[in-house]
Amino acid sequence: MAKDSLIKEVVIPDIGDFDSVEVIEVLVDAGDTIAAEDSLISVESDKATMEIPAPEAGVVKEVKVSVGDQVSQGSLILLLEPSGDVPAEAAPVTQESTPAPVASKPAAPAPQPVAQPPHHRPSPTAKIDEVSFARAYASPSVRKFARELGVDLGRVAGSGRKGRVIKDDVKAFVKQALTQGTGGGGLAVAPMPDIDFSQWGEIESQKLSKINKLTGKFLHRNWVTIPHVTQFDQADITELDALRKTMAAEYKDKGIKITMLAFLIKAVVAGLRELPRFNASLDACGENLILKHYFNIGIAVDTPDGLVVPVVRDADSKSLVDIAAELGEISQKARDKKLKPSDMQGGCMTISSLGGIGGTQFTPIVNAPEVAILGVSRHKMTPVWNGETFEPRLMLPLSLSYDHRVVDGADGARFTRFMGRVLADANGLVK
Ligand code: CAO
Repeated sequence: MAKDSLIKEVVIPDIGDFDSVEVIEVLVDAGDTIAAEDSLISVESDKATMEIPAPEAGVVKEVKVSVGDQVSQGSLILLLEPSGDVPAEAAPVTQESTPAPVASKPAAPAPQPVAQPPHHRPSPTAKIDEVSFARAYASPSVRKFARELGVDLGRVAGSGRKGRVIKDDVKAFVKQALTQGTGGGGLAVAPMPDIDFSQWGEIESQKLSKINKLTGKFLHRNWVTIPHVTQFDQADITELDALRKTMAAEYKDKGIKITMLAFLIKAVVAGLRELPRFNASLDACGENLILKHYFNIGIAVDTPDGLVVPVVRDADSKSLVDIAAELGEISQKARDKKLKPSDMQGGCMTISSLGGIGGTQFTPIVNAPEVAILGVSRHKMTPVWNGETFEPRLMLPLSLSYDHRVVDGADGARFTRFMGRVLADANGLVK
């Protein structure tokens, strides 16, 4: 028989009540050798996440679905060349792709929902908090993987959709733990003592919001793993502010608020073009720098539930007015809790503006995997020496934090100096 005739189509089995579910993770690639019951893809409905297991062992010839696809019972997942190693209980949710009929169709292995009750059996490492492990948002295969490595899933920050913990997060966690634990160079941080504060006075306990907890995890990771440097500078925005006010009056009736932030976004795009190492990310193994040729700028937005960072996409191809209009929409969406995960992904560099509130300078934390973040404080009319006399100039404080593994100090200073030049020539930022 020709080899092709052995290729089988693996399709979505009966997944219960769900008509159409979204593929949120593809766990295999063409060429992978898989065992029966290995997870192939994760799908998610609004109620549950499930993994679709392999009906039999073999080699994946071609994957037919991508993340974001909607699938239902019978949808083609992949083409499999079976190794012939079919366990008795395994289910051929495969169909012969060539005319040969399917011999038999035992019941499909049931997809496993992710939400599992807490296991209170002794943990393999004695360090796993079973309750937080059970609560962690992760698929069964990631749970199994974490168990095998003795990783407490509750402590792993998820980088998947909706903060889901994926296999790479577990690997990164282990890598970090190993780095910290070797050669005596680890952080060896003493655990925070569990203190009863009520012994000193009246207290109340407030639950942290979901955003608080998630942001806290990421900020902590970024703070301890990224060697930060913050470069302080000032930009003369006297002319920019005059132009902004003129434009603000012009666009007021159109319902568009021309803010300083819109100018800053355009200036950051110019900075990323001038110094491309700022528009980069280190890859997970730390061996390569991924340089990006797109310009998506994140904006830190303060909401009652905590900090979120929506992204203005392709800011290089939008006018200042378009960006100002979009900023109005996204900050409103953020405060109305209507941002989708995709609205907050794919950023190249973030701007955190506290100018509307006050302060002179601060040290923002890099929003990894980005390598720099621009903090902006309140502008101030300042006497500036022009060589002959003091002139009143409106000065904007800039605080640029960057990942020193990627950006050198000289480039840090070049970036803020460049920002100073482009912000001083605001007309160039309007188009
Ligand atoms: N200096 C002085 N005044 C400033 C200013 C600056 N740098 N930036 C803005 N302002 C003024 C504006 O002129 C405006 O005044 P009026 O109401 O009189 O017009 C006011 O502050 C509000 O500014 P805005 O509407 O332009 O809003 P914004 O662009 O400053 O900020 C947003 C928008 C979403 C960034 C902000 O609301 C926010 O959430 N900031 C907090 C971000 C944060 O928490 N960062 C910390 C992250 S930790 O790294």
